[in-house]
Amino acid sequence: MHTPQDRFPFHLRYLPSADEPAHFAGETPLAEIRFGGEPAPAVPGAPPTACIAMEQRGSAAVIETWTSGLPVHYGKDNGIQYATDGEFFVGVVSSSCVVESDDFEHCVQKIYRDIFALTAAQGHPHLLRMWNYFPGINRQYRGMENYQRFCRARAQAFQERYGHFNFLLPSASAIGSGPGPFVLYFIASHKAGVHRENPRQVNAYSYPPQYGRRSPSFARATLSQPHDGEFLFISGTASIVGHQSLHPGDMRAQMEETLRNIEALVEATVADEQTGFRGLADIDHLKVYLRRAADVETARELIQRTIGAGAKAIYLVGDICRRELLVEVEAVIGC
Ligand code: 3EB
Repeated sequence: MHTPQDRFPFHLRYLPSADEPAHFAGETPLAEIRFGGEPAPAVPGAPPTACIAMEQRGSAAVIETWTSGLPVHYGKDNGIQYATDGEFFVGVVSSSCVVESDDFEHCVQKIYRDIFALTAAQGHPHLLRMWNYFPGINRQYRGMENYQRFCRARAQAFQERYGHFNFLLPSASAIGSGPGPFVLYFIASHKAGVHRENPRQVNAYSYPPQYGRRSPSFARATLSQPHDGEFLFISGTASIVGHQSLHPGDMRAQMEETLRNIEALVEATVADEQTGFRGLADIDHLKVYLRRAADVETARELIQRTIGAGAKAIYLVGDICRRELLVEVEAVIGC
């Protein structure tokens, strides 16, 4: 039998941000992601960091901290701050590219191409999980919504990399922040993950064109199984069944539909793969994105009832990429 200490030492910690981060004994940070507040000054030899312009609600502010129990090496290349413990490779990009400018799509493509080149050169070519945050996601620029411009640029970059092999796409989130930089962070590895889809949902990369000229390039979840460990990265998940948004204007119903989607995704993964986790109750960490700050108590109540009080959750005020959606939930099992 494994005790938790025997498991692969890769952790996600939600650490209080009031003081100096209270680092865990025996663990080294791979990345520190702050939400709201002031960006931390760049310090040489410090872990990759970014600050996302998004308010935290419902608890004292925390720093999303990815850590390793193994020796960690830090570096920087082409604006990508990175850290690796040999098993996982974590990168953070905080870019000044302006969403509402003609350069935005080129900027997104360049960031993705640079990530592909760096992760390949470093021996961690397999992308497992990506997070994208940028301001004005639902606004229009020259007749096209910024989220659709982002999707077009990302799809172009992934197509250059993988051709039409969409099953290679990693899990992801893409959320609208307040005014601030374009922030992208990611986890890659030398070992490929297993990308999973949701039986209740059309694969995002196969959405029909009514949602945008190029479909969103992501998998619903990615299972990573390093030696003596297993991690399930669950993408941003919303009240979408098939390819349609359900329950416009009804926060409670959207949250229930979202949790049913996550449940179906985890259950399909458990049925098809060799996993130690069994279901929703095994979720360790969540991030809940709320279009309206006032919905935090509804979200918290349904998460506690469905997943249990043990799961740690961050509630963030941000814009979901479809205007009619009020909530999106991402999760991690195993960290
Ligand atoms: C959806 O299911 C909701 O564009 O990377 C969720 C997760 C969503 C990731 C992305 C979008 C993305 O289509 C939106």
